[in-house]
Amino acid sequence: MFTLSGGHVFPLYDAAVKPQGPDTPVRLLDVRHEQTAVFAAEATARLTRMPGLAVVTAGPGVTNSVSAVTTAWFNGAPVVVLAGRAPDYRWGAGSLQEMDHPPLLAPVTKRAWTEHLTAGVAGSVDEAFRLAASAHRGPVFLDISLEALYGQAEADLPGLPEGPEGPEGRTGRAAAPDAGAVGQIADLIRTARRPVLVLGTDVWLGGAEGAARQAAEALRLPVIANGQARGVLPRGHELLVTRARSAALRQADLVIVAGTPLDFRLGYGSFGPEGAPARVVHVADSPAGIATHVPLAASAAGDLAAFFTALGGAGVASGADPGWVPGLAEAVHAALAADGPLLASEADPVHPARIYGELLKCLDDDAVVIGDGGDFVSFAGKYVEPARPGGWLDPGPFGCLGTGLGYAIAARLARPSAQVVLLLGDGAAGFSLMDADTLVRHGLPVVMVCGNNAGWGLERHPMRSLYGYDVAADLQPGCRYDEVVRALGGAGEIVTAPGDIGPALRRAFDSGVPYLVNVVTDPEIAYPRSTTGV
Ligand SMILES: Cc1ncc(C[n+]2csc(CCOP(=O)(O)OP(=O)(O)O)c2C)c(N)n1
Repeated sequence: MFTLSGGHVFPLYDAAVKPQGPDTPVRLLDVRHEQTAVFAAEATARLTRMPGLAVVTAGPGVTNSVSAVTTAWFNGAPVVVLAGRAPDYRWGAGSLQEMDHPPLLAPVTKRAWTEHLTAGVAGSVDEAFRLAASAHRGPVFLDISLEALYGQAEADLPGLPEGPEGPEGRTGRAAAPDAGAVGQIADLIRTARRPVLVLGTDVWLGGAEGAARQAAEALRLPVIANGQARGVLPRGHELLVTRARSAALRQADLVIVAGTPLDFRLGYGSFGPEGAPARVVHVADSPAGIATHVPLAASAAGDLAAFFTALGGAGVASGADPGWVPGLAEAVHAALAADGPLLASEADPVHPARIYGELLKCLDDDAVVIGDGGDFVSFAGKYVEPARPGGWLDPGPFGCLGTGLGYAIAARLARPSAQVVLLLGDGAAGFSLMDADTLVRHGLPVVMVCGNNAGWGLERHPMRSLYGYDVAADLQPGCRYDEVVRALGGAGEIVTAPGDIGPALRRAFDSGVPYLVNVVTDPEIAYPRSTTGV
């Protein structure tokens, strides 16, 4: 239970620490801002593929959590937010923090409602978890009026969901997609000369990573991986062409997108050469997830593992140009070779790419890598190619800064033996760095790396290119974010020379405490970006 205290929710704490009957205690993880609690619940859900739980107090506890709930909504993450609520018996008289929360949360949750009766609490909480975990997953909000939560009543406890834990069970499988739709997609693959498969976060969240890999290999489909699907094909796999994504999507005649929306990250679903648009196939875990803004050659909705198992087993002979996969593989090799000089850059001030050149040497295959920031995190997306799926956490299409410490807290708990690395822009750091205190209080070692370019880089450079100047984009040069973490009881250091980055990172990994490596980077470097998101 990720939480920040308030009298409206004390009974939930009491139940967590003093479980009744067969219940086991629930670990309380108390944080410094409600957004951190909900971001942590969201990251728990995204890493464990089980629902994450946040408990917030009435009024400001709820309003503070809205950006994080919205992030979970955009990411299809199964999160349950339980909130306190002013008492019904005084409703309208102006008691402390009296506010009707569900209308505020309704647009960004699968359901938002109030439980008014003590006897109804168990059933409502159970309903919230079931709903959050069923495809298409997402956040669910339930507030409980004060007298209902503090009251006593006899109630039947609903039975536990059936099936094993994890993606096969409690996250709620959708029905298998229609066999005719799968057959239609198989036919499109059979006749395509330059097919591409794009895999997104729901492939991981739906437990479809193994089936997706097998299908890609059986059909010899080049793969571009997004979000938490990064790593479904490990780095170095001959079919993994994420680093040649522009060339692949520009030349493709068939693009199959599974488990992610056809949004700005994918050119709104418009692919292929000028004048010869690619046929587009969209596959989602529920019918509502299928794009309606793009003409589709085919679509399939339902369980993604079942989809890929059916597709991989369909015995489709690839009709692709013999040179298609090798050509893309060559483009990938060329891109990787071109990275070399920047990853080893001796530039002073430090080029942000050099940080990744050093970090890549330290990362284990099961590392969880979290990005919270602008340009600094875009560099990470380019250079960090995961070896396994599910270990990459970016904020997703809502693009909310401030996810960092919440995601890191959750990652440390969900993957106790793995490295957890949090990449923070100096701007992003300001949103959640106080929760380094939470890492310290709960004994959660995380390596934080701040790309400190003295400003909001991803706003500074676009504003300059639009207006010729920039305002409201500067932060303190060389600001000691490492000292902030030290003051809170962790450790850290500042680095200004490229040759000092590697040793500092190794000290951080070896320290066993929350540790922030504050790397002062060149404010003039902009990430070379081709999309604006609008
Ligand atoms: C909550 C929130 N506020 C504002 C933005 C707009 N925004 C996007 S990127 C960015 C700059 C991020 O700066 P920093 O974290 O320092 O990373 P840098 O781009 O400098 O590497 C801003 C302000 C946002 N995405 N989210």
